[in-house]
Amino acid sequence: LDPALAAGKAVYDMSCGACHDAGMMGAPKPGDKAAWADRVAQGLDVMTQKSIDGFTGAAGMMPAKGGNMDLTDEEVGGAVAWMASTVE
Ligand code: HEB
Repeated sequence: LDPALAAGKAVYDMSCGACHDAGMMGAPKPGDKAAWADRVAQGLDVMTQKSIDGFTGAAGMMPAKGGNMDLTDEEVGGAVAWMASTVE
């Protein structure tokens, strides 16, 4: 795994997996191509900004930075990049 993606996965495991691993409350699971297709189509920058700010979509509520406000924007971006890499 590319080192940047590995760092993103570490952030994911710590702060995102609690919801996204199990698809809790509509959270798209890593590797679920159907759940990610329209999301990835927005582009990484849009997905990252929405993950930093938080948003409510058709599936449910994504909290700002997954509720971990200690994460930097770059760390959130790395986690999003790893998630997107699972459906490439
Ligand atoms: Fe989340 C969604 C990321 C955490 C829940 N997310 C999402 C997305 C992304 C993410 C990228 C997609 C977006 C779009 O579509 O644009 N997350 C993430 C990250 C993290 C997280 C990176 C760590 C920081 N989440 C989380 C948590 C939770 C969640 C913790 C729970 C609480 N999400 C979610 C949901 C969703 C999401 C529910 C879906 C929403 C809608 O509706 O769409």
